[in-house]
Amino acid sequence: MIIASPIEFAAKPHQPAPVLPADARWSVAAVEALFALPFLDLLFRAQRVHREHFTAGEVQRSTLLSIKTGGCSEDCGYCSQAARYSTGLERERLMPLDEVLEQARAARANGSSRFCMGAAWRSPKDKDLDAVIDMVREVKKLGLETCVTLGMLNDGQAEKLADAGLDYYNHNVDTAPDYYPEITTTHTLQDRLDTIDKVRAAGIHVCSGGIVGMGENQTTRAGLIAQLANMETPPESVPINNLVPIPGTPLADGATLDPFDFVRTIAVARITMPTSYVRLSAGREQMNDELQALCFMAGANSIFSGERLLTTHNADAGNDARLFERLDLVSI
Ligand code: SAM
Ligand code: DTB
Ligand code: SF4
Repeated sequence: MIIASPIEFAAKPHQPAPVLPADARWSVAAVEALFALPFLDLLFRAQRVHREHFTAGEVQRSTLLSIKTGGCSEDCGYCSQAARYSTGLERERLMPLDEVLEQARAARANGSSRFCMGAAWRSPKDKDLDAVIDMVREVKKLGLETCVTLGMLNDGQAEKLADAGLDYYNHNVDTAPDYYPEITTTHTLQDRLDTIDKVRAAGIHVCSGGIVGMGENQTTRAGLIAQLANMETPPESVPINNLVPIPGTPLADGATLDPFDFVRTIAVARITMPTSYVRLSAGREQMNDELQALCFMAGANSIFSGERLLTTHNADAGNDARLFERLDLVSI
């Protein structure tokens, strides 16, 4: 099957993603057609695109730290940190700078090149933002790239983060536009897109992706990917999360996704966003080495390493070291 596709750009990794010309748009139908390719054809095509833009086998590693946990006002149906769900999570106040730096040093010692700090806020108060800005400055001094995910930003906040030297801001679109209201009702997708625009305008790299395994269908997954790929400048980093079901949340007991559909989502992200880092994100703990190998074959080239994601368990360091050795992967 021949799939009409926008031009696949020959930009080098670490360079800003190119601005897409207006005709380089992915229709949801064209993205769905990629999903519908025979699995091996899809994987082959994704790996070919991957090798045109990246060095095969190189995987960027980031470590996450929850700097302010729980008690969030929002109702995102997947989230352990929404105050309204009884998830058993203990709320924690904003972490002091010295503790953050201790964790950042440990992440550096474990081979991560980026440190990502997450806070369960709808949006940060200016006083809290000032504290996070100190964290960004100090973590950068350790030689790590910095990323924060703090919720929606008000005017001026992205500029303050940019002045502090922040490298990446994570703010996911999470799912397709028509499915978003099924997942979250306390803010809109447009609110999130506005924040992404502010981050982009301030000159900070955008990290934006979504979650699969939330009861959506393949068309919804195509809608998620099309939305990201069609951004005027696609995100430099695209996390693809497999839902980690959290008891007490509305999405705790849904049907699980066919793992090959997870791999397909990675492959379609790689083909439609050829110069972006595609991150094999939440859900690795539930995946064996063989499934993760397929994700790398499909074009994933970054992961979260470290024992924890934000509030849930990730992969043990020993397991990841063994995985990298078994697959001849190199950390960057
Ligand atoms: N409050 C901020 C926000 O909403 O952007 C930052 C934290 S939020 C936890 C960051 C992202 O983690 C979410 O957008 C979602 O994509 C992902 N995430 C959260 N809980 C998850 C879960 N249980 N399973 C998979 N991904 C999850
Ligand atoms: C992203 O897309 N995934 C990360 C990061 N960005 C902040 C968070 C995953 C959270 C998984 C559930 C938890 O540990 O609470
Ligand atoms: Fe969780 Fe972020 Fe939604 Fe709050 S805004 S409930 S922290 S995903």
